[in-house]
Amino acid sequence: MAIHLKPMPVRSRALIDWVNQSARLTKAHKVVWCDGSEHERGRFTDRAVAMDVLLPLNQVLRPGCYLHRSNPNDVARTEERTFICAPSKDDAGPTNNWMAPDSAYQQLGGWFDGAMHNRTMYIVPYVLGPVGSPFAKVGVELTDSLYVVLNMGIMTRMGHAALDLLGESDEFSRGLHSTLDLDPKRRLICHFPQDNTVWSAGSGYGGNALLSKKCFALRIASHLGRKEGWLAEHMLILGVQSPEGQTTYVAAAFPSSCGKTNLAMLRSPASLGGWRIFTVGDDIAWLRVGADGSLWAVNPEAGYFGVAPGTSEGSNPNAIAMVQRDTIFTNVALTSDRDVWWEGLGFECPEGTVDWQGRPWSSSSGRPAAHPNSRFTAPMRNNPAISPNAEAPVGVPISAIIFGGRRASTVPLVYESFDWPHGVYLGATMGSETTAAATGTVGVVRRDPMAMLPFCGYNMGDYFTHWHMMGRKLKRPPRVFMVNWFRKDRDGSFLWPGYGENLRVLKWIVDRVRGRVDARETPIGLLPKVGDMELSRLDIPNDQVREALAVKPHEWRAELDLQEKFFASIGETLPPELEVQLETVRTGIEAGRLLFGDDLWNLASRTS
Ligand code: GTP
Ligand code: SPV
Ligand code: MN
Repeated sequence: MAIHLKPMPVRSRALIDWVNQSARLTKAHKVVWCDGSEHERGRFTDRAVAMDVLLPLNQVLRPGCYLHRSNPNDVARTEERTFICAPSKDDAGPTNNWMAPDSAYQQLGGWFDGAMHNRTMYIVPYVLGPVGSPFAKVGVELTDSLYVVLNMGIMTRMGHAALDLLGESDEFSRGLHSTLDLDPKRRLICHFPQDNTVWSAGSGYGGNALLSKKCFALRIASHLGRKEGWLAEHMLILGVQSPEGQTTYVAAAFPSSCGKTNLAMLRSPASLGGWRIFTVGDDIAWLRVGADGSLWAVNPEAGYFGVAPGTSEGSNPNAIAMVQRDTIFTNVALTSDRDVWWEGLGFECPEGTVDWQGRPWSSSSGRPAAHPNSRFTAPMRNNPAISPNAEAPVGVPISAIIFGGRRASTVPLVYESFDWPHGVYLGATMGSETTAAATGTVGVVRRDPMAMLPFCGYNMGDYFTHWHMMGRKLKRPPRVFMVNWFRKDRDGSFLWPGYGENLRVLKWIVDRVRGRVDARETPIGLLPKVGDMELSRLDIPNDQVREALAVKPHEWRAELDLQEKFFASIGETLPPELEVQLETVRTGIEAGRLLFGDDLWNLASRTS
């Protein structure tokens, strides 16, 4: 029988029973309840260092910072090994992998049997959402990974707070996680929405293992949101403050590794000094209709698990300041003075640096020093741009929703939808090039509706219907926009400088929301008039901005064909409304082509 170290009162019978049952299944050598205190964190960190799970970084340069190197076969989410184990395949829908619940429990149960016989099982109770918020939910993760425990301590409100909130209730998300032996053949991430349960085996990395994040706050929560009438989305939340001091809140859904953390923490370039961005969240938003008929959002998380490569003093100075202390780095390079380095940090790699696997590295090695999906885990309180409302129990009212993918062509820098149903269509048809955040080929355009393709815990067609229903409940729906920071010219260079300069696009969005500018109507949506965008002291010619904003019918013909194919793949749960939207755009594009040739720049009105 396992030894239970229980430093605090646990009043939920259901929690105690489930812990005992899981300890019996895994034959855990020892069971440790995590209280979430600083003292405990210190002990766990020392233990992780002793076990080589963490390498201490230079404590003068980076106090409280550590490096973790994951197994080279375990460096990103594995979508092909992620399953929604709902009672029927139709509940999971055509975009999810499905396994029957019984066989998933059986297969994983076999793997978990005895998996912790010589390991400690940590019990990690956590709260998602600000404590005291009506949005807040309790989860508990049982894990044999100290790295997971230490990350959960940053990413969530862990320990006492969760047990207090839970009280005697049996209502909490149950996550059982074991790294097993990190054999990719014994790696599965299985979700049982009907049981509020996730079983994850064989991986220690990010979204596969920090079960609070993609597994609960998105896949399980999206299922709960559908039942209870709210939304769990892969969205950042930020406040844009105008020079007059007026703040407008927006939520933005970009696929993994497509710029959420960067936009959420944006520091104004000197040329736009009067404007400021405040971060509420960088990855996940829970959204509800408030009594006032607006959409209100909270960030369920308490920290950021951000992409390291590309983060520099120039691109994201707030992130650079944030990771100066209390940060766990995963799979970045290590310099000879025990500091971190990655591609795009903004300066040459110092001599004597070893790569993310600890091998000697130089710029002629022909491989990256940091893994392309290397990450930092940092507490949100370290973010210099944190919003004063980041912990507001009611959340913040959302005036605009922004969708955005990584598209080398076709999709303009920014445009606005005509109304909510058209906005749902924009989100539903979003495409994006795949990135290193998931295993598999990088750079292939795939449909990623609302940036939720890998994270929607139920049938995608039903999800679209849920978005339509939410719109009907909103008396003051947010405006919906599409952005694309990643459009390229013929030579393959980005047309738009991105990063801090994206504030210029946010400013146009705020101006639209506040009714300060009008727009050009095109078949795909409402585009900015170049004169309405703040382009002063921008380092690129206006023609390049026009190119970034162009609507090219031949590109849209191909795009609409891809959208149609995607809709066909959804099958009968697809709301017919979406097909009507698509046909309206197609008619407009074809008519515009006849009238104006291949450049719709001058197209004045929407043809339908
Ligand atoms: P996840 O944490 O995986 O959900 O990613 P994310 O959406 O938060 O993306 P993040 O902000 O971490 O950016 C991912 C990559 O895109 C980084 O390498 C950034 O440097 C790069 N990136 C972010 N914003 C821009 C931009 O405006 N332009 C360009 N060209 N690259 C950008
Ligand atoms: C993503 O892939 O969207 C992430 C990183 O935010 S992970 O936690 O691995 O899901
Ligand atoms: Mn993400």
